[in-house]
Amino acid sequence: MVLTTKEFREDFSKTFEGLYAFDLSEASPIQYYTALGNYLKVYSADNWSHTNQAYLEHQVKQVYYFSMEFLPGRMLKSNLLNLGILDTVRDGLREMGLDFEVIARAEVDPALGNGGLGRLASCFMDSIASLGIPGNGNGIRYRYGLFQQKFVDGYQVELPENWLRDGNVWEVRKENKAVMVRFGGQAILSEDPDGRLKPIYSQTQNILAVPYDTGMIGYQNEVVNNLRLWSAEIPPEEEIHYHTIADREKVNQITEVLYPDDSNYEGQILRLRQEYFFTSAGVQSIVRYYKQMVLTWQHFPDKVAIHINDTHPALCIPELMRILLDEEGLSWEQAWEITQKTMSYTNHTILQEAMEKWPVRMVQELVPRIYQIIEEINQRHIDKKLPLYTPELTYRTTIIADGNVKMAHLAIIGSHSVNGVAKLHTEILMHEVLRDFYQMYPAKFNNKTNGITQRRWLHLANEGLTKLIDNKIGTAWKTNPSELKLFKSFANNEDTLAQLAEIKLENKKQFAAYAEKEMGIELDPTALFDVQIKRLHAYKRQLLNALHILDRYLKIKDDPDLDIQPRVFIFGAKAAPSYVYAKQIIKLINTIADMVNNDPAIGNKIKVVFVENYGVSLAELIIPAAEVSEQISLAGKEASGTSNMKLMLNGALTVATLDGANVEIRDFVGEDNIFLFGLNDQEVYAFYENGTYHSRDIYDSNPRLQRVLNTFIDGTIPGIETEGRVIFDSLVQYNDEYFVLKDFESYVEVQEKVDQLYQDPMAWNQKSLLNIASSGPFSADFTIKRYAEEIWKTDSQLPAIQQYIH
Ligand code: OAK
Repeated sequence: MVLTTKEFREDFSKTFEGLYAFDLSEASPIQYYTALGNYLKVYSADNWSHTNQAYLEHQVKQVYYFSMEFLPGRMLKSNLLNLGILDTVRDGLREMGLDFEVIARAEVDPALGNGGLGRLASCFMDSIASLGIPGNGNGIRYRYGLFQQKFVDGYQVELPENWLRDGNVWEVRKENKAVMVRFGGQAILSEDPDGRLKPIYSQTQNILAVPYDTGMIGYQNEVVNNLRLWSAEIPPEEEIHYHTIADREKVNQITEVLYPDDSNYEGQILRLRQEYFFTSAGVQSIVRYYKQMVLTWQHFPDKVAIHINDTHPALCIPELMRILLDEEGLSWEQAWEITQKTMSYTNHTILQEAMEKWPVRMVQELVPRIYQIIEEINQRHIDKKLPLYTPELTYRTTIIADGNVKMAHLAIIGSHSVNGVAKLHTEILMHEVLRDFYQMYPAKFNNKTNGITQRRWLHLANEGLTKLIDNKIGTAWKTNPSELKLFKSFANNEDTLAQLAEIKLENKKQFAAYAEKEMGIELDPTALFDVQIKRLHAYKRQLLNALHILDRYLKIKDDPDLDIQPRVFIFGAKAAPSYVYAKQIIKLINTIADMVNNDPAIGNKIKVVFVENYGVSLAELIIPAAEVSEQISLAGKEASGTSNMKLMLNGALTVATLDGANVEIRDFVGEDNIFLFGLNDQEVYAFYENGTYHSRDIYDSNPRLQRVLNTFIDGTIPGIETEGRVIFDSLVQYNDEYFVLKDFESYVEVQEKVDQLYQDPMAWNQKSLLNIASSGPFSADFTIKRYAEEIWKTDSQLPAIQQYIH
């Protein structure tokens, strides 16, 4: 069935009138957008219900991706693209005199995640649906998303993100699927008539978990999967117990706000509440669904895979045990076998500060029965492993230690699969961070290098480049991204390279227009656009980037006539509100930006743009305009990175340490087409072991670097006395935890090579093209295929679903 613009206009007008009962010509963009969203929901409703029907009827195995964060970005365009009606709708709206781009921008970008982990979950949702894999997301419907970032005098200020203000057209509230989640009170074990121990609960607090479902539309394949986000409510029958506003608030609070911490753990009870809330609700609803199939419990892992996205949903493990033991009456052994076969876990960080551990007392008080089960898992683990390993090794792997429950240990012991997110990261997990577990369970460990959806990050974000690629190699790459490699055959085609350059320039102009309009900064679009976009974290080393900018600044100040490649340095980064040092770095970079951008001696030779409120939508504007991709974390610290993949896909050249997925980027694109610098992970580990790193020595012996660092404290950069001193001391006095000074020299050296290459546009464009053409392996479709085949054992169900349509 092909939709014509005429049909679209008629149906859209009807939807609009049904919703607003007034003439379409007087509406606001948000009203058009809402009507369009409603129209699309109806348009895709059959596919959604057919997909559900097919899954149930064929009793297929389904995966449930549990994640505390999803960062989907605006959904209008991607839904239209995936439904195959983007052009029709755009044309139809134009015929009605409406501007599609204005309407699309009226959608809020739901920031229900912090960064990499949440965005990955959403890329995965797109790929799972696009491959026809029966898969569901399971998470939290936060009332407030990640804070809105404003800069006031260069400082980050956080404002609440009320993303639901205008409603959310994509979601469907399903109170009929609500479940009850039990907190607190006591759980006393007592024998039932069959002699089994069962908990008797008293004084618990019962919270109603209400799901809101959003269709995850596959790419032109009629599949619509489900993303289920849970919201906490007072159960109607318990209203009577909630007398005060404060009591009621406590319930709403559970799903009120996303914790703004990225790769950082804070042991707040509300966070633990959130974790149990959405895992319990999710697991209960899975069990309820399974029971419709009338199968024995032994078959549960043949029908259900539960994936734990980092440790935040690790309570899935004791929760499934609880249901199988207490509610379904299985023996411990049966329940444990089913649980382990069902669960799999991805680790997303090796940073110690990100490792979740909950005080025993907190877990005991909040979820007493769950704690009992964790204790027994722990005890049985010890009993089983002590005869096989040394006591030291065994006790290093316990779940409960030093008064804490270690969530990673729970996740590893309770899962059949543990994966890292890039080759290097998985190696580090196996041989360093989790080596005890690797010794115990070598078969559990595997790598699944991250991926990104080329639909959002190329097709939608960079239409110019998409058209060029389509013209050169056809459109098959959209469903088989490995086809992108065909683009390599144009690496020596001057015409193609010139077109590529033109597209990049156009994208740069669009970003420049944004910078001018929103920030009042005028950019020269022919300058080199250098981009670092990611959370602000010391290990990601935005500071190294800042040192390089200052080094250039001083050079130009020394010699205002210096012939140097003009560069625009673009940053986008939020810092966790409690991460003081990261916020000081934001202030530093903003102050450098002010100083440099307004110095007539510098002119267009350097511009620094720190965009406010970086998120998915801004990434879609920045990435297509990028020429240099800054991936400069300390080697060994960045698990994978995914902006590195998006930037490569859009033709940026990578300046990188051998960290995370940068290693694989190097392997695919070749050493000649990437700018590598700095220590590698082995060298970093050697420094840790020998204790021979002394940053002060570098400061003392390198006058160029010394001069740069002194600008932090000698008044060169005005108005950063406090921040400048703290940052200076961290680097010089307190031994520079992330080896910024150590890597400075090779970083600036490689940046000079970047400048040199940029002088030869054809050579540059050729490398850019080779990067695009080598990025196919980073498609999330491939990553998901591997998860599905090797971990979840879920098959694509396209024929089963499509039989309902054709
Ligand atoms: C967030 C909270 C806790 C633990 C990890 C994270 C996180 O976002 N990690 C990031 O995950 C991305 C997706 O796997 C990786 O690309 C990043 O390297 C990693 O920092």
